[in-house]
Amino acid sequence: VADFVDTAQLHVRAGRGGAGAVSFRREAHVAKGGPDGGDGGSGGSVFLKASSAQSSLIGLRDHPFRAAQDGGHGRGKNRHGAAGDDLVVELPVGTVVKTLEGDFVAEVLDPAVVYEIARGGRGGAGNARFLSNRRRAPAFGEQGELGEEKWFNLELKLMADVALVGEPNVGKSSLISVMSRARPKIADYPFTTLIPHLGVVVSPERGNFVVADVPGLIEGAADGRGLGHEFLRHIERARVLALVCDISQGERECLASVLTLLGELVRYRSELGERPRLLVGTKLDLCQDTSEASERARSVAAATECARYVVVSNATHEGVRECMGAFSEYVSRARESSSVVSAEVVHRPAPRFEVEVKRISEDRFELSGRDALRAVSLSDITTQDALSVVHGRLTRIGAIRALRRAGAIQGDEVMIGDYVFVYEDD
Ligand SMILES: Nc1nc2c(ncn2[C@@H]2O[C@H](COP(=O)(O)OP(=O)(O)OP(=O)(O)O)[C@@H](O)[C@H]2O)c(=O)[nH]1
Ligand SMILES: [Mg+2]
Repeated sequence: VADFVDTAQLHVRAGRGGAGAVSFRREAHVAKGGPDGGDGGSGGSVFLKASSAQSSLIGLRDHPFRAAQDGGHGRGKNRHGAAGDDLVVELPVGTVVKTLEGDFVAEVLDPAVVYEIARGGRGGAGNARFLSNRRRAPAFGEQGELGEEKWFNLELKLMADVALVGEPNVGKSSLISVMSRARPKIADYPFTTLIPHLGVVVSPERGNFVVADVPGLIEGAADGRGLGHEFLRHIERARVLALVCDISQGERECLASVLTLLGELVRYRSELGERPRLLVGTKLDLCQDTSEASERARSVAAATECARYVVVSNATHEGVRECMGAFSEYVSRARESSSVVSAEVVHRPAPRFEVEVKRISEDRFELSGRDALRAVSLSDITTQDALSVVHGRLTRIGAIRALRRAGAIQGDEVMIGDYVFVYEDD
């Protein structure tokens, strides 16, 4: 039996941090007061979490680009920029998230667990932060840091919300093909469908849900008759069972057919008897009297404890809309009752300084990585003041030590972003 896998790619961009402001206080009698440039706000981060309201990744295929909000810039009078809003991307329960290189990132299962996958950029410090005894009038602020930006591969092993269970030839494949874009083979002979097919039913009001069209079930299936019970595991995972029968038959035949289905399901797994179930009577267009057919469905549903019944024609599409409505209603209910509520947990990748040293030639090195770039991200690094700030930062993140270890000596060139510095032995 084939495994149904839904895949999509996701591109996320966390918000950029706002720039720190360069500003000096204006006072009535002072030409130039102290620095009062506020800090930039941090950019929003991007998180992933499971949501039982989602059932497929098709939404992401249409909109793969998701971004959190940028932080606001700092302003004068020590006004700080606002932090950008985070973005939470909701994925169907069971989605496996990997990098494009195939490294495992997360499997979202519990709606209370949130995964940080792209960190927002830190806001830049305003010039007020750079005031010190030696530096009375810092004329530089710090730029905001870029947010992380990444691609991910997503993979979801589809689980059906509704399984269409019925004897061969009753119109299960026909029904899924009028409700979704699934196109299983349809033909007027039993066992046309040999493997389960899944279709995503698009329901803007209640959220999409997945319907499984499984091969026809006959008496003895639980013992391996017909196509056996290989595919019954797809039914096992469905939240709602739709028992499908040909309602153009007499009431006795319909009832016998549904009782057979129920008997086989329960024999396979007794819990299936407790699963919410609906009755779908097909081939309504072949009935002389539709209200009589409806009455037949009502009484079969009552006798077999189906929560609801609908009658449809896959030929004229009569009743199909109502059938989809009934499915989505019961799927929503089942999702609500199964959603666990526990305390929220946030997973963040362990923070560490990101500095990389690469020797480009005999006397040239390149420093890269988020923290190295941040160390030089001042609005103006041409002043001695600013350079000493840069040096202090490079020391703190271990960049100077890393350069020494990599063999840098007095006079070597060190490239960081767009800048070139000269390495000096302290
Ligand atoms: N008139 C009419 N014919 C239908 C309707 N639904 C299905 N059929 C026909 O019934 C036959 C069987 O339909 P399928 O959808 O292949 O039935 P199935 O339940 O998937 O059958 P298996 O895959 O063999 O279990 C086809 O000839 C369909 O065209 C309906 O509502 N009205
Ligand atoms: Mg079929």
